Parts: sequence; structure tokens; C-alpha cells
Amino acid sequence: MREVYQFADMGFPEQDRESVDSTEWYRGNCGISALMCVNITFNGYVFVVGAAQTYDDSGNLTNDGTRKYKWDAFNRLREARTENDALIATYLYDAANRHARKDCESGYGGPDVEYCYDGWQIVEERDNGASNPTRQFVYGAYIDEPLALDWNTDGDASCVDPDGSLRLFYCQNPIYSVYALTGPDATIYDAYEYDPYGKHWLLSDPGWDGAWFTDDDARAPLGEPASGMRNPYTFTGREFDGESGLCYFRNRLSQATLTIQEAAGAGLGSE
Ligand SMILES: [Ca+2]
Ligand SMILES: [Ca+2]
Repeated sequence: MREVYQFADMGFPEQDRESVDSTEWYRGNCGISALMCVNITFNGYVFVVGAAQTYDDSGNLTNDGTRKYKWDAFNRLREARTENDALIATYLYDAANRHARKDCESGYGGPDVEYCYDGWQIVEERDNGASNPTRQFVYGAYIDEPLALDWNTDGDASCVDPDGSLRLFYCQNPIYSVYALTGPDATIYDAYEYDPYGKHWLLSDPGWDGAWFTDDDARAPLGEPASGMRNPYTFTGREFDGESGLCYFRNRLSQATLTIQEAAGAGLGSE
């Protein structure tokens, strides 16, 4: 998939641009089927498809018209809620400011997950407080280059036992976005497609032609569960939290359905 974008001053999408208020707003259909208004005073969206976007005093997104977000004093996401204030998930962080745990409410995503790190790389995930690992990850030379996911299918103490685990391999494109997860026999279990800014789709079936990545593939917006394999890694090799709709870039989060990275996090150290 190839799309072409043009940009006005300050990096705002210019395609079909229409000035709503020459002093403050630009409005444009930016090629993502989303009519957006951008307030150039604080470089943030005011409306997206008619839904008002609100922010706290630190510039963190607090309501995108679908979900509400609550941030702590360190600009870290602590809660996601529905528009009707139903709790979706809460997020906890460790002393190194890493995403240490998420607790998802029933009906709003997958299980609760605890993360075990080596530096900034997740080496293990445990679902629902289990003492045994649920998934383990092997990485390459780059920080966002997962090579393998070892899934503990029988819930015992091992993610690599021959009869109770499954090893899946990551296929990444030149910007490290994961486009497929394959089994040991090269069978594609999950496939993904992205727009240039990280909006993504899960390809669940290769369609009548039997070939992946063609127009007839069955594709759906990537939600929760993020994949049938519970793979967390998507755009540029970063984690996607389907329940919140946000992509975790360590000290920042990205709203994948928008075309710019929403400010979240105040640069609390290196990413
Ligand atoms: Ca096992
Ligand atoms: Ca196909």
C-alpha cells in the first residue's frame, strides 16, 4: 500500500486543506477518512470526525470522543475509560518508569498482564497474575527488533517445552513494523498492514487467491485482542495496547488512528 502526503508549514497535512479560522485552525481530509481540525497554537487536534478532542494542562489527550484517558503527575497513562466512564484498564509503572502492569476490565480486552524487562525490552509476560510465564521474547540487535515469541500454550513453567509451547517468528519491514508472524514451518499465523503513520489492520485470512498481502485479504482494524497469538508488537516494532487504542513508545504514547503522535509524556529520560 502506498499513499502520498503533502505538508504545510509546521508539518500539518495539507491535502484538501481548508482554512476554518485563519488564525488558529486548519481542517483537512488527510487521506485517512478523518475530517480533522488542528489548533496550531498548541499543535493538537481539536476535532476528529466531529468528535471534540480535549487535553489536560500538560497537553496529554484526555478525551478522543471514544475513550477518556487519565494521566499522572509524570504524564504517564494511568487509566483508560469509555465515554460513559466505564473503566477499561489501569496501568502501573516501575521505578524505572517502565510499563510494568496493565489490568484490563472484563469485556474490554485481554487478560491482566505483568511485564518483566531487560533494560527497555520485555523479555516475559505473565497473564492474570500467573506464576508461570505466558510469553517470552527473543530480540535481535535493535531495541525494537523482536525475533521470536515463545508462547506457553499449556501454562506450565516453560515457554520452550516441545509439547507445551509454540515458537513464532517475527517478520519486520525496513522500519521494523511487524508484517507477519510465522510458525516454524513458515505458516503465517498473523499478518498486519499499516498506513504511513501507524494506523494498522490485522489480516486474518489470505482470501480466495490464497496469497497474503493482496487486496482480497480479510482485514479488520487491529483491536483487542491485538492478535490471535496475543502478539503485542506492531508499528515500528512497538507495543499496541488494543484496549486503550494507544501504541506504547516507552515514554510516549501514540494514538494510532490519528496521523501525528499525540503528546503524552514529558521526556522523562531517554526512550
Ligand atoms: Ca509450556
Ligand atoms: Ca489474498
